[in-house]
Order: sequence, then C-alpha cells, then structure tokens
Amino acid sequence: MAKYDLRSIMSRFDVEGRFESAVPYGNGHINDTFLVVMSGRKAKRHILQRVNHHVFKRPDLLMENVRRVTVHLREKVLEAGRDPERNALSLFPTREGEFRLVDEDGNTWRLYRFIEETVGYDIVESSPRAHEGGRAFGEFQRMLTDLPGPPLDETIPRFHDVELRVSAFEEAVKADRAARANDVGPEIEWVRSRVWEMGRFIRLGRDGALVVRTTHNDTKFNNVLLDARTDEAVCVIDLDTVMPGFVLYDFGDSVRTVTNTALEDEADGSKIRIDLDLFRAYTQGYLSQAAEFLTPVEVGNLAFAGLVMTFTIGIRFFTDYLDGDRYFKIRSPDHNLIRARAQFTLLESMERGYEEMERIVAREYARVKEHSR
Ligand code: ADP
Ligand code: GN1
Ligand code: MG
Repeated sequence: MAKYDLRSIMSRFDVEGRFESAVPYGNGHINDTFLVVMSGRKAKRHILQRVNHHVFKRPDLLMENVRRVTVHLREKVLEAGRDPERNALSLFPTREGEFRLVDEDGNTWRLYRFIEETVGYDIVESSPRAHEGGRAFGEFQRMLTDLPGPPLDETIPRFHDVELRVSAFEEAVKADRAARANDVGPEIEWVRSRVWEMGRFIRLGRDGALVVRTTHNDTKFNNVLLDARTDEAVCVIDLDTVMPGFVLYDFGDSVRTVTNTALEDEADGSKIRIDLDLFRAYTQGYLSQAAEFLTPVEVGNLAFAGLVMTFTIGIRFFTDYLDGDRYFKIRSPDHNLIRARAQFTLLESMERGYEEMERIVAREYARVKEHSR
C-alpha cells in the first residue's frame, strides 16, 4: 500500500503533531485502513481511511451520512453522561474545514480519532462479550430513532435485498466469468433450494409489515470495539452503511458472526456451528436496548434473521467467487469460496437450532417486558 503518500495526506488534515508513521490496520474487507502516529508533546494515534469508491459510488453522500450520524451520536452520548471521545466516533476536519479529503486521484480520505485500549473480535468466546455486543448495537439503533433531518442516503441501494442478491448470483452463474461454476454445482443447487424461504423479509417489507428505520447494516462483531480490560462495549464503528433499513438485518448479521464458533472463513467445516449460549447472551443484550421500540413482527422474526443474513452474506461471497473476486478483499484465490462454504455450513447449523432460537427470543423478550413494567 505504498502507493499513497500518507504523509502528504495527513498534512492536509487539521491535526496536531509531526507525521511519524502509517501502517495498514485491521481486517476490513472493503476500505483501506491505516494506523497513523503523529508525534508532538504526546504521541497520538489516528485511523486514516480511504473509502472504496468502487463499492461506494457516492463518497460525498456517504461522508455526509457519516457526519450527521457522528454528530448525533456524540450528542446522545453526552446526554447520557458518557465520554464523547470514546463512546462515539469523531472525525477530524481538513484544513479547509471539510470532513472529506479528496486527493489528486479522486480518492476520498477521512480521519478518525483512534479509540485506545479497545479490541474488535472476529470470534466471540464468552457470553459477557456477546451480551455487550448486543447491547451496543441495540443502543446504536435506539440512539438513531430520533436522528433529525431527512432519511440518510442509501449508500449502497438495496444492500440486503435477497432478491437482488439472488439475481446477481444467477447472473454470475450464467456469465461464469472466472470459469469456476462447473466445480461448484452442489453449492449452486444448495443456494437455489433456499431462495424462496430466505426472501421472507423482502416480502414482509413489500407488504408494509416491517418498519424502515435508521440501521447500521454491517453489524459483524468486529465492528463494535470492546474495552480491552473490562470487555465493556465502547463504540460501534464502520458507519459507511448506516442508512434506512430493517432492524432484522442488523440483528441477523450480528448473529451470523457472534454465535459462530469459528471464523467467517474457517475452511474446516467441522469447527463451524452456532453456539446457542452466545445467541442467548447477544439477544439479551440487544433486547435490553431495543425491546422498547420493536414491533411484534420484528420481535417475531429475530430468530429467523440470523438465517437470512447468513444466507445473504454467503451468496455474496459465492457470487464474488464466481465473478472472479472483484468486490471483497481476498488473501487466496479460493478465499471467497471458503467464506461462502463456511456461511452455508453455519446456516445448516442454524436451521437445526432454529426452534430453540425462537424459544430463546420469546423467553428473553418476555423477561425484558416483565422487568420494564
Ligand atoms: P472496514 O469497512 O474496511 O471494515 P472499519 O471502519 O471497520 O473498516 O475499520 C477497520 C478496522 O480498524 C476495524 O475493524 C478496527 O479494528 C479498526 N478501527 C476502525 N476505526 C477505529 C477507531 N476509531 N479506533 C480504533 N480502531 C479503529
Ligand atoms: C464487508 O467492511 P467490512 O469488512 O466490515 C461488507 C459487509 C459484509 C462483510 C463480511 C460495504 O464488511 O456487508 O457482511 O464484509 N461491507 C460492504 O465480512 O459490503
Ligand atoms: Mg469493519
């Protein structure tokens, strides 16, 4: 990633100190993230990101979303008597007073305050961590229920629309751009056999049965930072896809990553299954914040959301594999296929655990409601 002059980019932001170093950072699949150290009276760390403009076609509107959301969350955090520099993301302005820096090549850059002494986990190994994740994403949705102004821009239109994802998948099978489809016939049939069932939320949405709210839309567990010492949730990050959506997508995408006993790209299927204790803990944490605003239809579909999102992300990895890996960053030629298979294995485990997941949601919801009376 030496192709960017990060020193010169940093010099255009309004931050104190002398440029010391910049290294690639984190496990994100989309943007380029760098950890930048500035020295001065005290060394300060920052998160510098280049927005992927192949994925996000309108970085200008995206950054306006992020600005509105960070400003609003900062106020909410202050109102709650918490620390706005730790419990909310803060953007640094450029020397021109903008939050978006556009370089000579048209790349969009932004700079966040680095939140120290936190960890983002790719695997969740303890119920208290799962609970904290649920609390954080539930609170995030709750704090955005009164975001002022018009709805946010849809940074990626129809982002979690399974029908759109399925048609993209079928097109990829047909085009077979990377000549890979012949070797994955069983997986293709596996997807096709579930298409109708997985379209439930799209149909409910069309019927007007699901409320469109401001949601995060990328709630994998490593997008919430936990305190490195106490495991308390500190801050929800990765705000690029905060936009109008269904709460079920957020809940489901978290369940996909929180309850999985293995990594998202585990190649050994025998290690992958849903851990129902983690599911219970996540659900408890989430409902502690969200039960007050959820509708009965939303509550009644929480358990199924895990299945829908695991399917949706699974077919996105699979489509990208068939397309020749043009969307997600990969570390090996079959990385997207490994990811897709891992999601399919996880979904099968969820299908087996589904009735128990339904019972857990019903029980935890009843419990929260009982307490709040
Ligand atoms: P991507 O969209 O590519 O996933 P993220 O915004 O999630 O990018 O950032 C990538 C990683 O950088 C995160 O997983 C997290 O570890 C780290 N990170 C991002 N923002 C911050 C921050 N403000 N403070 C500390 N770490 C951060
Ligand atoms: C991408 O940016 P990151 O790595 O947090 C993707 C999500 C997927 C996720 C799968 C904008 O998220 O939708 O669920 O990978 N983000 C975008 O790990 O497509
Ligand atoms: Mg991320």
